[in-house]
Amino acid sequence: MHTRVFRISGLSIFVGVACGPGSSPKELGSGTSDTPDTSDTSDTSDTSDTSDTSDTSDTSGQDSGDTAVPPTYGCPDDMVAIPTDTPLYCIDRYEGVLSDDGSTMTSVAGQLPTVGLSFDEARVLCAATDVLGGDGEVVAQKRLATWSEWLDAADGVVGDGGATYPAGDDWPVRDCAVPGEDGEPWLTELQPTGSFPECVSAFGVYDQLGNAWEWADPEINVDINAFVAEQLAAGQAFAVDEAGVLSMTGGRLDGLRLEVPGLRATLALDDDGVVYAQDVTFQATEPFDYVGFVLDYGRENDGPGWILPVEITRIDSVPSAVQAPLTVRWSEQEAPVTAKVGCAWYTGTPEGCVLSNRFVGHPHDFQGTISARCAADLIELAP
Ligand SMILES: [Ca+2]
Ligand SMILES: [Ca+2]
Repeated sequence: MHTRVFRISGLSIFVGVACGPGSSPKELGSGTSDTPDTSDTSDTSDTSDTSDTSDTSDTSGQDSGDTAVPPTYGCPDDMVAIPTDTPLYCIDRYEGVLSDDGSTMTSVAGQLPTVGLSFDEARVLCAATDVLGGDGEVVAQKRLATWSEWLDAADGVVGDGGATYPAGDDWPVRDCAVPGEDGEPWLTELQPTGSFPECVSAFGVYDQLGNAWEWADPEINVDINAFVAEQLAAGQAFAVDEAGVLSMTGGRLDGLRLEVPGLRATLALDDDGVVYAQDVTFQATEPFDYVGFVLDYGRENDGPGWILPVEITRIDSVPSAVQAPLTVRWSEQEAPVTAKVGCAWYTGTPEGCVLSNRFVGHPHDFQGTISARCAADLIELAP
């Protein structure tokens, strides 16, 4: 049923942390207003320069003797064809930058990528962004890149396999906007898109390692019943009542991880078998909703059976507590699951930032220092 398993080694470095300097819980709400000065949105008009689209567009035409010239398919200039020779889809060449009016995303060099986007906002913005044909006409709309699209664009191999980092298997110490080998940042701020000419994938996509985190769409929706069923099949007997109380009557908790932005804690059982959070540290200094997930990375796949949306109740006004109630969020049933990928200028290590890592602990409405990269279907190119 779910056959694809993703490597997750090193992911633990992200557990329970917020998204970085701009995303501590107290700063939530600054949101998209914290956008860089993108005074020159005319950059998107670069698509009129079609001088090199033919490089990647010739997917057909082997029978050149036919009288009818078959259409060729490729990508607009602000996007990259994946793979190069026989394109299947297009992806933005650069991290996303919000347009001046804030209604669409652009893919341009030399601009600060927009962060502070929720996953929901990223999907809306990409879907509102036009794909322009060779004559500048609108031919389609973009979408937020799926997880598999993003990964293949970065690792240089469609499907299984590919490079560890965009330019190969060696950690690009100063060739991408990532910390050094020891995880210590050497940059002091977000960099303009495309600032690192060596930080490019085999297909020609920039900054997929480091600089801004990026949302990608794992194409999974929450299904609490599927979680219960798949856990039961694996020997963990959970029950979730209508109020969201999670209890366990058999199995072990130690394979599960609690990932809630703004909070550090582990899972434990009380005498009645009710699951709660223990050794809790609440990191927010102002009112904050501690919502996230219980995740079973041992069963990670393309389905929802390893993902349970939860909320931790803050039980006092001090920043830490020995234990706190955990509630399953039925309100999130069928809500989209997110993926945060690529690490950032301020965080990451060689082990923790391999391209095949994805971090799914953020709710879809969480706003942190995360940008987005759009994708699109191929477009028909003029002969
Ligand atoms: Ca791949
Ligand atoms: Ca990036």
